[in-house]
Amino acid sequence: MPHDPNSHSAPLPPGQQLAARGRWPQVGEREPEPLPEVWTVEIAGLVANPLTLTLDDLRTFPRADEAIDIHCVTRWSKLGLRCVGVRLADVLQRAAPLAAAQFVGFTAHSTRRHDTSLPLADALALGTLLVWEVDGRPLAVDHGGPLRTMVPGRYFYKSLKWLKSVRLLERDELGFWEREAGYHNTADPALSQRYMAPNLSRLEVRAALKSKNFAGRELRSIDCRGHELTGLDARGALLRDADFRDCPLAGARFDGANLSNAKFAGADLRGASFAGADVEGADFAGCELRECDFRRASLFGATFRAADSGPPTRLDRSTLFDLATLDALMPNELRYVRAALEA
Ligand SMILES: Nc1nc2c(c(=O)[nH]1)N[C@H]1C(S)=C(S)[C@@H](COP(=O)(O)O)O[C@H]1N2
Ligand SMILES: [Mo]
Repeated sequence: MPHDPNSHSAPLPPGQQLAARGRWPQVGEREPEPLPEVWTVEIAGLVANPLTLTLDDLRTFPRADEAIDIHCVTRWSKLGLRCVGVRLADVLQRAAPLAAAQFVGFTAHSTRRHDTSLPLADALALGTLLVWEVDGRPLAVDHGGPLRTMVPGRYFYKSLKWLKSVRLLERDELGFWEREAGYHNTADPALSQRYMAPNLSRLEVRAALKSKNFAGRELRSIDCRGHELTGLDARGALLRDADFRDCPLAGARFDGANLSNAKFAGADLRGASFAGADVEGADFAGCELRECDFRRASLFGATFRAADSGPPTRLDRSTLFDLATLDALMPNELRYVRAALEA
């Protein structure tokens, strides 16, 4: 099926934005461990017939050629990547899974033994592919070449670069991002399953809000909506997915904090510092951002544009950005921020 990514009719999942045309961000590990001379993939675990397959072996399976949409948890999407490879289902069939196999674990050729997993039934039903060619070119090493998995219908962290082994398991083994970063283990973009449920008690949340001291703490997904947090100290805190909408936060310090996907819409952040913070996917629409410091911040997928109906985002030359980091913004965001800084 010929495919023009810009005429794709499927709506984007909630909270996702299209990456700039022709641009495919690189996320996670930069490169594999030194590549083996002959690339092999092991099919092991609960199978009757364990296999070690070279890339040439894989090419003897029926060829799969499909348009796949990818959705990164940090909110960029690309639609209709033309992926050539083989179906996981076809490869597993030859390995003869045992009845006890309930999960499938994927491990990478990577120095940190990067891995991820899926329920076996989901991996098959979603049409997981082992891919070596994208949009007519051999898959680049940056993107997991010579061989990666592509799992349609799951956030992209379920798609493993530099595939080394596929193991069938009776019990699930949490993958790298799921363990280390609290990423949701189901990861359905249609349901915005980005992070595991927070494990904070209401008492802990109340005490933290009262102290206005989050420095160095792990307060993932904390709900601060509307709370008076002027001068908050949140340096180095882990605040992924935190909700700061409509908070008075003037002068707050978020230096070096992890704020990916945090919500700030409508907050008063005058003079706040985000120096060196990770604000990937964070939402600053309608915020007061004058005199804010975003230098050395990681801005991938962050939103600054005010909603048409909502209050304007206050952003001007007193708001500090490193020009180089602005490149990480989506094109329409970049235009918005540039215009505000130059006004
Ligand atoms: N081996 C390996 N695979 C990985 C990762 C990683 O760090 N190492 N990161 C995951 C994440 S979070 C994403 S969004 C995609 C990024 O793939 P890309 O760099 O080709 O865009 O790979 C996934 N697979
Ligand atoms: Mo990701």
